[in-house]
Amino acid sequence: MAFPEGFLWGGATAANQYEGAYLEDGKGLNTSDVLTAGSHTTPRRITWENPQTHETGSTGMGFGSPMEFPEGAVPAVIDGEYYPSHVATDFYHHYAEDIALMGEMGFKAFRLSMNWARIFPNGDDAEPNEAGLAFYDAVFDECAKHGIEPLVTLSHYETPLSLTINYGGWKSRKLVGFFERYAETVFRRYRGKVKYWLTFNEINLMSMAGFMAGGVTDTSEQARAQAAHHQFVASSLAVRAAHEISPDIRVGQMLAYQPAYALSCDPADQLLVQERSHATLWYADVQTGGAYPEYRLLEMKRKGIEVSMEPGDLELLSHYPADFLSFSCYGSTTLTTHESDAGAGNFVFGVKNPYLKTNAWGWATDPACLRLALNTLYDRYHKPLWIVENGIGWDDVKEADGSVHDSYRIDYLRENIASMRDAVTLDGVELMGYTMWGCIDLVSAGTGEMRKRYGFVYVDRDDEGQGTLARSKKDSFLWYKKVIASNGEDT
Ligand code: BGP
Repeated sequence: MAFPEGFLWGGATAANQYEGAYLEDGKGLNTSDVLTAGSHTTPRRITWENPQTHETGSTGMGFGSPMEFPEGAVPAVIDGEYYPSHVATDFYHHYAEDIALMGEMGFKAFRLSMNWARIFPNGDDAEPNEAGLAFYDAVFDECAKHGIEPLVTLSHYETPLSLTINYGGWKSRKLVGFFERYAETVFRRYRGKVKYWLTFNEINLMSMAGFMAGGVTDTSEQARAQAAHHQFVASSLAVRAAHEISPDIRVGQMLAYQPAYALSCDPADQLLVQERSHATLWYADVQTGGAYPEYRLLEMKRKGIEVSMEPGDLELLSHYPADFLSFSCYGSTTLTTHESDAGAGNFVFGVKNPYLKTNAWGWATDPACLRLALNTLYDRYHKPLWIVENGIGWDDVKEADGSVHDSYRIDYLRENIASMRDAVTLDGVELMGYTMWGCIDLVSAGTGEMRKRYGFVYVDRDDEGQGTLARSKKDSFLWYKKVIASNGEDT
């Protein structure tokens, strides 16, 4: 038997990309609710309004499309714009049907995020919104019916927007307390229903896109380092609270991890790989390893970054690190000092690797990198790992009879699962589970598009917001069912 018994096969989603119902039942706005749609060539934008003059406009959200708000402007939903998160693929009204489909595939785990602004509409409210809590009760009850273990991300690009407007997002220490209250509220409420939690999705995105990662509109490195520190402290407080509330709860870190290769054997390229790896791994060194690594402290010193800390912060980080390390990995990146690597305006940078195929969005398919990622992370932290995102975005074609022949997705997943199997059986990596990204079609985070689909289930919705939202099974649906039924043997 390759994969351990109880291996958590399943799929992953995020509220802002999947739930819709953006103002229903008392939900407040979150940062994703003010992001427009883009494409693989046009970046998404943040819309703003000046509350005094009522002037409106938009700005970039990082990643080479600079974020600049005019004096007095705040992020806001403005008339006449299309926001993909507002309806998304409407999990809010389809949850029973969707979870039944997951159950039919045999899912053991379903990763979803909780929309913080559904529970605390402004983020700093004294009391939670009961309707929001009740929605997730219904979702978790449905999961239980199908024997599916929820894995819940507390914050997946969903900082309540008023925390950005009133406090500057995670740059402010205040958010630590608001998050702790939120985490404690949901840990207590769902005790016995939810065992696995993640704090911040892709926490290292703070280095590239502070608005998405933490509702931060200040683009300075100083602000983002401070925001990251606040998230680390908040994570440790969540771990502490969870363990006090129930010894069964496990709270993990979530890291975006993309193994990097040097394009050439020029040592300068190799050093660049190390530099970029450090830029990612220091986040896990702190949150999972429990301490700021020396190379990061020196880097901050060189750059004149001074993170303000409260007494006891460093002890807290070392006493309450994450229980496990989860990560997203879609492919690798290839680096060189000899060419510019600005990327395609998405989450991916690097140059073309001549040995790898890419999808329409320039993401390189590289099954071997999953084994490399698992080994690197396990060697470094010796903590259980969980691949919580992997998959391939594709502009799927739905045939007249409703079928979708996504053999490219099956091929991608088959090879990735084989690589993951090698890491477990040949290298001894302790792996808890695998949740394929976007198991039911949802909105792309990077581009805001619908056409960049990942799912086993097709959702009838297009980039103009048209479609019935009806669900239909792709060919990969039955294939994945077979994979799960055989615990990864029959691919
Ligand atoms: C990760 C995010 C997800 C998801 C995925 C795919 O970075 O955690 O939210 O969207 O990438 O990216 P995209 O949607 O841009 O294709």
